Amino acid sequence: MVLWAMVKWIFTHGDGDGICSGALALAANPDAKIFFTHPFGLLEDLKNASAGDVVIVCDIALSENNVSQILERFSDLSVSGNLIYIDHHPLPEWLPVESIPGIVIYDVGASSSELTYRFFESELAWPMDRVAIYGAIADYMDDTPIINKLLGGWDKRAVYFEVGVLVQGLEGHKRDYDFKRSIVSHLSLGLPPSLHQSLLTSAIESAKREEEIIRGLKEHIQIYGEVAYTLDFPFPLGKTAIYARALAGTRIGVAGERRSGLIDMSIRTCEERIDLNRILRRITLKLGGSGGGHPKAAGARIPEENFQKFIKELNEAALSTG
Ligand SMILES: [Mn+2]
Repeated sequence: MVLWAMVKWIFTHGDGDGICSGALALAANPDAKIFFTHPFGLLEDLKNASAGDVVIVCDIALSENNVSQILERFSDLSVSGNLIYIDHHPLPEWLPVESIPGIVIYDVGASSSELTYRFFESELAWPMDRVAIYGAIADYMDDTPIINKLLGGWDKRAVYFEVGVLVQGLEGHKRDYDFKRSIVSHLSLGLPPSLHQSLLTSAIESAKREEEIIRGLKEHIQIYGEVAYTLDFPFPLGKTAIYARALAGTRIGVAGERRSGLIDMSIRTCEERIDLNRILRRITLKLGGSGGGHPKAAGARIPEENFQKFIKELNEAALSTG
């Protein structure tokens, strides 16, 4: 008989919801390895796992440009071992959820943390429900029946403080995976974010910096029709996109940064009628990139030379949806 060491993997996103999902999955699988990834890196990162492994993927959207290869990989992993896919991002429109191989926990109406909590609930003891609440608030998806019920066990104000520490503390640590891993294991032990000293220190620094930024950002914003955008502004993309839109008074905010010939972007809107996920999946593909996410908060990556075309297309889409 051949014995080999089966490895448990948790592939998760590096944002607040992803970190809380990872912490919940880790609390239920303390021997698992945590690996941070994103929609564009998942395929490559899954190569770390071998046949027979248990692979848990949390909070990673399936992106239009590599979804078929990812599904093939999911299929291989679920035949030889276990593949658990937990997510809440809209799927490519042609892809029915039933066609994703493996154990699939999918719901666009809840955070990935809530879904992870629900899946591993029987293996999670108090106070781990609080981590589901943290992740849900971090992703603005706390108004669900389950999260509201879980909140009944806590003082909302104390929980919001902890989420503030987590979200603000993560700012500026985008690719600092060791720092993020230390937070995942901290949370997986049931400890609150404010007891993680370097996270707390980082949160206070971020709060100070955010205050300076919102007072100085205005002169860095470019406006094209209903799109306000910034390029290489040294502040987290998601927040920059929110403030750019708000300060310019446009329908859409974009914050981009150059990375080896590509522009990585966060895109935000508050308009009910605009579905950024739909728009981005359509326009990025023909500009040689990829994109998608949630209706009001999404991301994209396109070749640098197509950035102006991208902004133009985004403006047209914003105008045509009301
Ligand atoms: Mn999420």
